[in-house]
Amino acid sequence: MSKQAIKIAIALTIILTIFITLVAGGVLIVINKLELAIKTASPKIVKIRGTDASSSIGVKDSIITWREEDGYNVTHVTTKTPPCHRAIFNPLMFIANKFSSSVTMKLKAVSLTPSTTQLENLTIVFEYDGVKYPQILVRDGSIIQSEGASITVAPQTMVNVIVIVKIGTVAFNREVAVLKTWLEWTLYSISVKQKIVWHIRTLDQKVEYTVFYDGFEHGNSSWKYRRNPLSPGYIGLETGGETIVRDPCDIYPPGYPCPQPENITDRHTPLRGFYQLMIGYRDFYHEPWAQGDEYVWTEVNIPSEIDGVEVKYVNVTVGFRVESWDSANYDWLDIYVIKVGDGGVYLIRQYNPNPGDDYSVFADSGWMIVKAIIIGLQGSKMQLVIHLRTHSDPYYKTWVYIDEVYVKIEFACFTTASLKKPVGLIPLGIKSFGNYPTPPIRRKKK
Ligand SMILES: [Ca+2]
Ligand SMILES: [Ca+2]
Repeated sequence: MSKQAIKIAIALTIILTIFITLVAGGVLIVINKLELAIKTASPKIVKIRGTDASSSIGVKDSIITWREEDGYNVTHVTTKTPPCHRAIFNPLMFIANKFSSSVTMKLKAVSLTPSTTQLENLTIVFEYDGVKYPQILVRDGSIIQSEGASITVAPQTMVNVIVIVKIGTVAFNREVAVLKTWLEWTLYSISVKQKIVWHIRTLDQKVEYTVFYDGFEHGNSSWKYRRNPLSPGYIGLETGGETIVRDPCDIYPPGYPCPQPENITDRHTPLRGFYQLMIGYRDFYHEPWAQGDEYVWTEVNIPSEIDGVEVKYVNVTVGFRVESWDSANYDWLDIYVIKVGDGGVYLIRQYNPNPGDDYSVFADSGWMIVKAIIIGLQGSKMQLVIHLRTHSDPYYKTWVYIDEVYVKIEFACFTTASLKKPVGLIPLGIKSFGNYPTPPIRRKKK
């Protein structure tokens, strides 16, 4: 063969090799017919969307696509999870061996960009025949395990691809990092690489999941109550409307200031809908002589995770309205949450629209909404307690309306804004209902 002919033959070989490589999606040099057959066969290692690739309530999602890039059939996997929450996809994807022979396979990391510490955890695990084989581990932006053990996959069986993601404090709808990997599989000693690119993103937007809601439109069966046994106040549902409420001066002893005014018109429109909860002494002539503790509470089970995403922040929201001729040192409202068997947290404490000792002039708080983001409740039972305390004399009526009660799981970060700062559970000193200090002796106002 002439030198020219050799050059042409070499050139043809190179062109053919490049061509076959492009067609096969592999990278090794083709050396025989069997290898050519394996690499140019219609895909026999197939990626299929997993049974846990998304959440029905939207707390996580993933997208799997394929496209041709530089001659390679590249799989792109996008995960979407809430920031500040650990999320598990189990499995996100199946890798099926459609050959009629066993194939060995493993995943190998190539690069992570950017190597941001906001990617606190990315774990890719192959599960086959009930055994888990961790493939790639990323912690705080560093690849600490770049490949897994090779596993042998029998013909016509599938590998479960389990993915765990934890993102730090990142805004919604952002790409946090991209991990490029090779899926390396071998059949008859012939190895092929398939590129899989993992796009780690935050959810498109904040997701809330309501575990409890009551607007009192359909009865109040989920609520329990305990009235002051000595002289119970009113606890029950109330519709909207107008009520003339009287607190006449002629029952007051000398020295006690008269209620101002003695009659008021209470326009008791619910915060929403037609019904609300009412607690207290609006329609009673007197308040009780004995100090009164009226309790209404409900219990809510808080899951530890929802669709594989951890539960961290519980948003408890309560609409309330207090009307009173009395003041905060004598008649007051508490709203608090107890983790059963543990501590609790106040949403509002010792509230009356008249502060301190400023009783006798009627005040109406109007509808107010109190909200707390509470940590530490996951996997437990919580009680939401509403407590109206009245002083041990019959003077200066107080009553309370409650509406639009929510317990929601928040899939977002709560770290900076002070209003949103999560409130931890602290001991309330409440061992049982009614264990309150004696209120002060009413001082006669000048
Ligand atoms: Ca309502
Ligand atoms: Ca009172």
